[in-house]
Amino acid sequence: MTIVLYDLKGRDGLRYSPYCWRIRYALTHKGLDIEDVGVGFTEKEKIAFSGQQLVPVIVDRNNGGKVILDSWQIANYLDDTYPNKPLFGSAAARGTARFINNWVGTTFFPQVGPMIIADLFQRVRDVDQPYFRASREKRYGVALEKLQEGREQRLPAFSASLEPLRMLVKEQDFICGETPGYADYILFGSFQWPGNASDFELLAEDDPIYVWRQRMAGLYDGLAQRAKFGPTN
Ligand SMILES: N[C@@H](CCC(=O)N[C@@H](CS)C(=O)NCC(=O)O)C(=O)O
Repeated sequence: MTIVLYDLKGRDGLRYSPYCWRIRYALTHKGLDIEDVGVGFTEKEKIAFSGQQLVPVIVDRNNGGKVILDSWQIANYLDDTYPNKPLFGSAAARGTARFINNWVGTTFFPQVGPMIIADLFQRVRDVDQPYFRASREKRYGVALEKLQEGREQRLPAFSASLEPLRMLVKEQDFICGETPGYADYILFGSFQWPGNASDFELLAEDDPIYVWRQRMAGLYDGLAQRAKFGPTN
């Protein structure tokens, strides 16, 4: 019995959705089997059953085909339904993870998106590119290539905004302590977005966050590197 993961797919089945990576890690952490369904930007019919247009969506075949959407809701569902190997461990940890979820949404994504968006466009399937460009240029109000211009100059401010995280992973191996938990997957999944969508490096190699990212990339037999699912998925 498996859990079906509807995940955003790019060119050649490349996976770069930060929200879907969080859930891929959460499922793997729990030891649950994953059945992958890649969804291109213009393949909304594949997730029409969920009543909305965004991924991740999961279908839990172990639980009567229950459909759950939104990465935060999915992580909570998984921890409540499969209590072994907790993703949170306590109500306090869940609250802290929620804070990190919000912090990534309000601080990390608005800085990272404009630094990689034109690179990402190149890794969107040809058939999806017109939709991607139109929807993102409407959102940002400027051409994708313009958004990326001068990105090197934005790195110091980005680096400074990560200081609380840097201080933490200097002191301990994982955000959640000695072993990784959902807060690590939120942030690492988010780094998988620029990591797979672009070759632009956001961190210096001697940055403790870079070292933590490497540590995360080594988990689960290098799950992070298994990002290319091929053109059919
Ligand atoms: N709050 C949602 C956000 C989901 C989301 O924005 N998903 C993006 C992929 S990273 C998506 O499906 N985009 C499709 C589109 O823009 O058409 C979550 O946490 O799951």
